[in-house]
Amino acid sequence: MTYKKEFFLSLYRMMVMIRACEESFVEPIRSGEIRCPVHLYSGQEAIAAGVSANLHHTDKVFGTHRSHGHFLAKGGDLRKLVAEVYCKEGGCSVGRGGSMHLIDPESGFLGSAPIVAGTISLALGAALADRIRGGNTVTVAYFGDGAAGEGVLYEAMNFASLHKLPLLFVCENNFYATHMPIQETRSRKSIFESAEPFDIRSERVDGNDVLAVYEAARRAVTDCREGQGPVFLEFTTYRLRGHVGPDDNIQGDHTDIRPHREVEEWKKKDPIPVFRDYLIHDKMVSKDELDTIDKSVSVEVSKAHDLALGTGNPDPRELAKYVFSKPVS
Ligand SMILES: Cc1ncc(C[n+]2csc(CCOP(=O)(O)OP(=O)(O)O)c2C)c(N)n1
Repeated sequence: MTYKKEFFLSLYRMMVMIRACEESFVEPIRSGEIRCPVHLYSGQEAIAAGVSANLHHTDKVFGTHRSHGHFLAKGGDLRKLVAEVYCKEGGCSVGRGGSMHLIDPESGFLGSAPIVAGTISLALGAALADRIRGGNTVTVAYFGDGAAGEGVLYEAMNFASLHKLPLLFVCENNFYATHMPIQETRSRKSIFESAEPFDIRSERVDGNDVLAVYEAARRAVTDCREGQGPVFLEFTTYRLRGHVGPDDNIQGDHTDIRPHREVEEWKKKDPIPVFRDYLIHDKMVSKDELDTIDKSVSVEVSKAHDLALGTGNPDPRELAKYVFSKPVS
């Protein structure tokens, strides 16, 4: 497939935006300015960027505990994300949620939650609602390899397949569930084959290759939109930071048990420099153009921090203000 230069630049910009945002949280986490647990998405950017590049504004996305990238790629506001991670009133969840409870109905990001596999059934419900209403939207459920061990995934696959729901299951296989390597939890390493008994078309794709992600998601979204869904995509990838916090613990105590050599090997497959080299090497884009994007993103991210820090915390007396919706009269 041939792509326009603008398309390449938008994919690149989104990945750089997600990375810059994630890395900007490192120091405030270490200094204690950010108090909530933060699961950084660094290393997995190609997946959110490549999947969402196929989605319409009206399509819906459900995330996980590691969802900053999913939120931004779906069109969520960077400033509201940063403010939420600081638990400020100006955040996307009015400062009540923190990093793991993001929501932005405006952009179609319908929620993230720390309960592993917890949002899969919510995504199923959204896809079913769309079917009942006769709509034409696609819903994406993101989850990790650890979530593939939860029974709800299999119930959701069965129901979605039975009703041919427009639901895209996106498994981000980064080979670890907290500190547990996948080979210690699954008898079969490939997760995508789990969809076969449910008659769901499934694929395993290199999740660090943004164009491969884009292509696989394009086929999947088309199937869903044409009423042939659901589809299951397993993207292999690796997180470049700890499970939670920069160094695997909230305030920075290093507890990462992953072999140093393995981490170093995956750094060579970092999706951003790989894509950058590809663009420069094929002379589609100049280094200067990419540097300009890097700089403008960095300014945007630092402005988002300034803005967040300049705003107030929620009033503790209003803690429960948004727990219940207003009664319908
Ligand atoms: C139902 C449930 N069980 C256990 C936990 C504790 N927990 C938090 S994150 C996590 C690992 C998740 O791994 P994975 O789904 O692969 O996502 P990743 O962190 O690798 O992105 C676990 C077990 C939880 N939050 N919810």
